[in-house]
Amino acid sequence: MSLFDTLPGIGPYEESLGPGAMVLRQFALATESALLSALDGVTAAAPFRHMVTPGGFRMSVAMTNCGPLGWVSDRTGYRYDPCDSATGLPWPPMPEPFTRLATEAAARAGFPDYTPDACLINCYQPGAKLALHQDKDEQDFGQPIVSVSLGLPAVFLFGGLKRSDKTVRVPLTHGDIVVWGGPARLRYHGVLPLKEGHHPLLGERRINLTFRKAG
Ligand code: MD3
Ligand code: FE
Repeated sequence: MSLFDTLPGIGPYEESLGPGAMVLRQFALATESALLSALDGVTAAAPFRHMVTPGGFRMSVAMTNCGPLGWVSDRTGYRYDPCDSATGLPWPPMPEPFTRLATEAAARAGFPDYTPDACLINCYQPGAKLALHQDKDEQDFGQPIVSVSLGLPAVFLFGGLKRSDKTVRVPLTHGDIVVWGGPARLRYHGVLPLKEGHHPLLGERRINLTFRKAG
């Protein structure tokens, strides 16, 4: 027992990114093998695909989902959908190690009653990026978002509540988790183009698990 065990947001592996946003460095490392085997099961049933934006652009990040709701984009817009249009079937169930990790991370960051119903899985290959955006397709902005980084490192851009606000760069590496809630929930964010590299478990890829309470 140390002083850090009693103070959320303070400690050698925890960093505050400002009110409502906390990085839990290496929090996912202890369960990486369970996460990666569960990930293989999900992507066998619902393979990664490049979605199209409402404007008609192919996203550089490949995506899939698990859990009761999946985030999708097509020419008609962005939405949460219970089914995968590629198969017509429900998205694969959220694997238990995913749900447990997201719930534990949220609790550690001060959100004790978190039950995600959506997990968007993003796959980045070198050059893939995510432009600055807000996550606002969910019903209840009182619920946090938990993001788990696996594989190659990335630079995360963290902005403010306006697109034009200045951004800070946050390096995220294998096993890092970020919890975004409260006053940070609607801050703009993005991911810089992924650099080339090789990760011993994931190869030339970065995988991000984004847990949300969408419905
Ligand atoms: C900051 N994905 O899929 S979630 C996304 O690395 C997305 O692939 C990121 O942004 C990725 O929409 C990781 C990071 C995130 C999510 C919600 C936020 C950051 C946030 C809400 C407010 C502020
Ligand atoms: Fe986002």
